[in-house]
Amino acid sequence: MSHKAGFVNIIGNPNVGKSTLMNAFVGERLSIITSKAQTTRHRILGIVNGEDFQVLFSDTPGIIKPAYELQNSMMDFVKSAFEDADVLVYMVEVGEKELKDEAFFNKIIHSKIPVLLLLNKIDKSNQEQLEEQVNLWKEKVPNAELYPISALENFNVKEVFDRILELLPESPAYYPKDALTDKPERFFVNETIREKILLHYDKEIPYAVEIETEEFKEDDDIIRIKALIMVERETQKGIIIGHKGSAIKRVGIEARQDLEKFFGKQIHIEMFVKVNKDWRSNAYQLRRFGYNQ
Ligand code: GDP
Ligand code: K
Ligand code: MG
Repeated sequence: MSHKAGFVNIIGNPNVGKSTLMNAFVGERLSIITSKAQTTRHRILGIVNGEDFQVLFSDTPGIIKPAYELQNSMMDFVKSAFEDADVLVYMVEVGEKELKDEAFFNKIIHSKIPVLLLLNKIDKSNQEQLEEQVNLWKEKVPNAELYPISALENFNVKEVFDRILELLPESPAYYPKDALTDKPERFFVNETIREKILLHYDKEIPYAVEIETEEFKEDDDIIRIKALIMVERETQKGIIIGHKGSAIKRVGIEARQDLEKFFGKQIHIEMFVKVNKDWRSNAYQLRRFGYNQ
């Protein structure tokens, strides 16, 4: 029996719906989703297995102009996604006009590998607007096959998936057939906590935060987690904790609920807040947190 496998890498501007799409393909909440830019900091692999195929989706950070070392690493993840792709998925959203990075855009329009251009969030547009957008993007990226979709409402996602299967090369599987991702369990704990921080804290706080799960002890029916919330300054520590600990308590409760669903077990979670001065600009700290490649 012939077998297909390959890398399908999803790239685009911040907030267009890349993580929502990957989760829709995989059927699991692997990537965290919020309405804030820079929610996704890593390249996250989501694997879809079938009897005669294995699709390796990569969700990547939105393309931005790096302002500090962490963002440089984030853009390195995007660069790597251009290098090993068998199919490129370039996602834009309705109403979006310009790509923010010319170099990346040139790579897309001169790509030698197949490009699927997904015009996302069509649930937010009317027919006239949609037609205008389709024409605009066909002109901008003539080498791409264009699909209007709604990742959120799962509209046209199946059609895109079927097309991807057609485009994939013949290849044996890269990962075991029961694998869902390449990331360890602790990664998903870190990300779930970070999602709650993105949701509940304003301005600079979420961007100054990194999570490190120090302990992940799995028993038959319970997982015990100890997680460290790192901030850059003492004032941020106070904000994270909140009045009498109320703010951090809410993060803990919501993270626990999500993690119980994700792992299918009872979760016990303890969190600590620590100042790690200017970790975002510190190459050594970034390596420690998995941002080098
Ligand atoms: P990313 O930054 O490209 O990974 O985008 P996310 O997947 O994090 O989504 C950013 C925001 O857009 C979130 O609030 C999503 O719920 C929302 N979103 C994603 N896809 C759609 C869609 O098809 N329609 C609508 N209306 N919203 C969407
Ligand atoms: K986002
Ligand atoms: Mg994302």
